[in-house]
Order: sequence, then C-alpha cells, then structure tokens
Amino acid sequence: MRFDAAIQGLYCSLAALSSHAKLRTSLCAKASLIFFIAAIVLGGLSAEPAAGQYMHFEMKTADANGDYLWEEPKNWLGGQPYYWAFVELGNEASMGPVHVVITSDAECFDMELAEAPLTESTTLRIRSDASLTINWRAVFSKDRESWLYVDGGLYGAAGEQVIMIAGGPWGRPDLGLPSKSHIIVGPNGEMKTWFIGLNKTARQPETPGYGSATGSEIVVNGGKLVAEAGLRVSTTDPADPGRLVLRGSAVFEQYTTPGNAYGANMPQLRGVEFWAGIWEIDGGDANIHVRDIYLHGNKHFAEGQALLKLTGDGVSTIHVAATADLADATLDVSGLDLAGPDTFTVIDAGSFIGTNIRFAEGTDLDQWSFEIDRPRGELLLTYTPPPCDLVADIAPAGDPDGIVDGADLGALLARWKDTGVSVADIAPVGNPDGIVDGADLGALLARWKDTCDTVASPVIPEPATLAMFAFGAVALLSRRGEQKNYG
Ligand SMILES: [Ca+2]
Ligand SMILES: [Ca+2]
Repeated sequence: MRFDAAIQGLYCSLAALSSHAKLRTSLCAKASLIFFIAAIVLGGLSAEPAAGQYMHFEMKTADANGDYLWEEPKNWLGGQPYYWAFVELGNEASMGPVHVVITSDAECFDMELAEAPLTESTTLRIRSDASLTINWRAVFSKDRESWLYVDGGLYGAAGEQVIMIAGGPWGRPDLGLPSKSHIIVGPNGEMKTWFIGLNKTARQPETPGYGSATGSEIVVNGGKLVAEAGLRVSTTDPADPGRLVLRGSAVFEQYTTPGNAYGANMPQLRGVEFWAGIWEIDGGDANIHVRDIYLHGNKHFAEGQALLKLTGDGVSTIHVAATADLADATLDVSGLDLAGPDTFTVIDAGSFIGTNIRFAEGTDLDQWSFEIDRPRGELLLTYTPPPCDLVADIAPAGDPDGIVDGADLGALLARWKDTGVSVADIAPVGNPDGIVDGADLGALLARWKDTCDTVASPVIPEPATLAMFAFGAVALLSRRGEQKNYG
C-alpha cells in the first residue's frame, strides 16, 4: 500500500472498530483531509482538489441512453486517477437513481452504491473490456436496492484485505424497504476480492437506526467468483434470504485461511458461510474449490436453515479442501432433472464437522436418497428414476423401451382384433375389455411419444400426425384383411 493510503488506512482501521458507518466514513474522510493538509504543507500537491471533493464522484454527462459513463479515471477528480477517492454512486445529491457504465480500467479507495433513500434502482455496469479495482472497501446497496453487472473485472486490490458488502445494514426502516443488492457476473466477468458479505447484519433489531438487509444475491452466469478468505451470506429476514447462484460453467474459489473480516466484535470467518442463505448450483458444470464451508441456520433468529439447492441436468461437486460443517441445512433437489439412475458426489471434503442435513419437504424419497460417508468426507446423492409404467409402451415385446412410438403402433396393429389376454388390449385403460380395437388404437395415439419423463403430461400428437397414422393404420388393416382373405 502506498504511503498516503497507509495514513488513511490507519485511520480507517481504527474507524472500522466503530459499528457506526457514518462515523467510519467521516473518519476515513478525515484521513483524506489530513493527507491533503500534509501534502499542502509539504508543498507537493497544492493544486489538487480539496478533500471534500473526494466524497462525490464527478460523473461525465449522461449519454443518449441516460447512462453516465465512467470512461476514464481522468474523468473524475480534476484530471488525476485517485486510487484513494471515496466514490458514492447514487447519494443525497443524486435525488434519484443513477446509471453508471465503466468503460475502461478504473480505481478507487472506497465505493458506496445506492447510498441514499432516493437512489432505489441504481445500476452500475462494468463493461466486458473494463475493470474496477477497489483499494479498501465497497458497499453495494448501502441504503437502497441496486444492480451491479460485472461483465468485465471487479477486483479488490491484490494483497489487501478488501471487503465487499452486498446489502449494507443501513436500509431505512422509515421506507419499509431493505437494502438489497443484485450482483450479476457475466460469462466473461470476474469478481475477485478478499472477503464478500451478503446482507450484513451486524446490528440487531433493537439497535437504534436498525436497517434491514435481505434478499441480496450474487448470480454467476458462467463467470468467475473468488472470495479469497471467505464469503458470508446472512439476512435480517429468513423469509427473504440472500443467495449465491452458480450457473453453467461458473467458477467459485475460496482458498486462504479465514481471518476476521468485519472487525473485533465479529466472529471468525469460516470460509464459505451460509446463515439461513441459499446456495443454488445449476447445470452440473460449475467448478467449485473452496477451503471450508459452513451451512447453518439463521444467525440472529430461531427460524431458517441454509438451503443447498441443486437444479438443472447435472450435479456439480463442491470440492472442500478442509472441513465441511453441515450444522443446519436442507437439500433441495426439486429442480434436478437427471437422465437416469446415478450417484453423485455433492460435497467432497477433507472431513465433516456437523452433518445435520435433510431433504426439503415434499422430496420423493422413492427417487432420492443421500448418504454421508464420514471417513471419506463425502455427501453422496443417489437418484433412482420412477419405474417406467407406460400403458401404451408395448414394444419391443417383453422389453418395452420407455417411449410410445411407431414400434408400439405396429405391435398394436399386428394384434388387431385379438381377443382374450393381449398386450395390446390397453383400453379402457385400467380395465381392458378383452378386444384390441379402435379404443385401444385411440388410447395409444393419445399417448403418442410419451416417455417415462413425460408420462404425467402426455403429448397429444398434431392432427396431421394423427391423420397420417390413421391413414397408415387403415392401409395396414386393409392389407391384413387382404392377407386374411387370401390366406
Ligand atoms: Ca415402445
Ligand atoms: Ca380394448
């Protein structure tokens, strides 16, 4: 860290011990002031802007879309890139939401997004060819709901313990709205910092000035998320918890020994922590390598568990180098659509501490089971598809293939007018009448292209398809009739 930032960092470190955000900010701002006074006395930077200017980001004029562009560092603070600048995007002076696009490599010391009540729906986008580096701390949605799109890079300065908070504890109860942050990392986007917190809940409801932070989320759509020391998902309302979503080939990494992120009054980090939060992994292609995970109930209230939600057509393994503590967790597989019977490694850890995990309510236990292999440190999920029971799936004979198609139609027609016990006597369904006739043909066509997966919602063939098969059936039956006549 450079010298001037070190001075400021000293003040900010002292200030960080305070639980009062404004005090922290003002102390840090004071560090800026002291630095500038020192600089002026030394005669080195007398032409630089006054410290007060560091509190507000000077955006360029809005473009045709009404978006403000953060094109070059020189566009803010009098022509110099100031890595110690305090940037507020959406503050008291905005009198409404702002929409900012970062189009090149930018840097600042501290950032607050949607910092004041009128800034609801503020957006910040880091373009795919741009980056933003934070040198100390960022709070996205400090007061109000905001959206941050990371199509390029969002970085905490390398070697610094930079904290990024999504959903600050300053939500204004007077508006009845929580601060809520949405961070969306695009396919080529990368968010990398020392520590990430969702829905910071340092204050208790009885604390004066209490604000709620709920529903914040980080959605990684195939990009990369790195929280070196840890990521903590918390909430002030378990009915609207925070969530981390990994989609497609998203990468998620956490690897250093956790430290103490929030200050002296906060518990030690436990790597990747979910306090009544949702961890959703979609698609089965995510690449997850973390040091520790901790899935727990609500931090401040009795209700709520952490939810591990697996969706899509595959299961990604959570690789945990050290310990997995499933202190209080629910496993939701209702959104999983797997091809066939298989066993998947959901968690591959060095060891388990707690193993208090259960399926979500309503899970079909005939299809799903899990096993915790403590010696191996693995949570294994087994899927058994429902038995294939398609009334019209009669071919190949003796070994039906799970789909109602032309082979089944052929098998039925080959048994046309059979009486007695016949595999093709399928109608009336559930109470066959001992003859293979038009009713059976109709029952089969009504289940055309049914598979075991679609048996609950039969696909009705297009009228043209039906007509074609009806024609084919008549022709075939005619030939059968002819054969009979000549046979
Ligand atoms: Ca079949
Ligand atoms: Ca029948």
